[in-house]
Amino acid sequence: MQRQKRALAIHDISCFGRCSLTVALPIISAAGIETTVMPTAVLSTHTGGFTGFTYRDLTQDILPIANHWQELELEFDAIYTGFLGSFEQVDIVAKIFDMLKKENVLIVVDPVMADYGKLYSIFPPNFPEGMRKLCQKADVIVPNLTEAALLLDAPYHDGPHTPKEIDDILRALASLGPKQVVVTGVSYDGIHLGSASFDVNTGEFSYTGETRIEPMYHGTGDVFASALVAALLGGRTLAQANEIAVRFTVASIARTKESGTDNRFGVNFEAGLAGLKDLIASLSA
Ligand code: PXL
Repeated sequence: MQRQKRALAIHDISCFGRCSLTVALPIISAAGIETTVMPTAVLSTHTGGFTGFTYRDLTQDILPIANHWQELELEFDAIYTGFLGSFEQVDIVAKIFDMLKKENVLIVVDPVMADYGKLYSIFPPNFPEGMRKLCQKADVIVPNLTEAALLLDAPYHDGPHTPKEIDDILRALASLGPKQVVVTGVSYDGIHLGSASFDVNTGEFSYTGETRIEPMYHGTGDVFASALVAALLGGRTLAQANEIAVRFTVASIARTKESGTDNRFGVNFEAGLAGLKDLIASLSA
């Protein structure tokens, strides 16, 4: 039996709405990976389309939790960060990377902060600078196109894009430091939607897209990035992990569309969990 891998997921808990930790924990666990959690904040719901949500900032708890783990000499195969609860948490999470980063720890940063050309209103205007610093410390980053533009301080347009535009964005993001870059929400023809990847180590570019399903569903970025982390820890290449994550996410969206669920309530990824290990294994390394 292979040694079981252990991931650390650093995100908020949105109690309702299927995003962040309530998505990362089941998806990564379903792939057979032990998943430790670091909650950055607790909200009654995510912030997309809901009003009146509660918000408890856990900034003060993060370092004491990490210090305790250090005393226990806990080690992780991957650290995967997403939605951070405050600007201050950027430096704290960077410190955690330094504390817990041993050889062969994969640092995956999803710089959750924006969508559809706009920074989320709960974040201050300098938040992208903080996320850029965190991305510079990462091995893998998973921005959407809006987040990519903010990280690069470049103009945003919502597409369709040319392959050259996307390749240039991927290369520019890689020049920030991460050796593997994935950009989500990419369409080359306005009909298909998917994500593009670039692996600096192999020079390989990839794209997987499927027919776009309307409307947009909340939490899909977290479903995608969680499946990507699971596939990378399963030994898949970046291009394979990208394909697996697109397939897993689009199947979740299709089920949700079919059942007519409110698009704020997240997607039905649960029905895909039992097949995730097989999906990851079906693309051989
Ligand atoms: O899905 C990203 C996400 C995570 N956590 C919270 C959010 C969002 C996106 O809006 O609001 C609290």
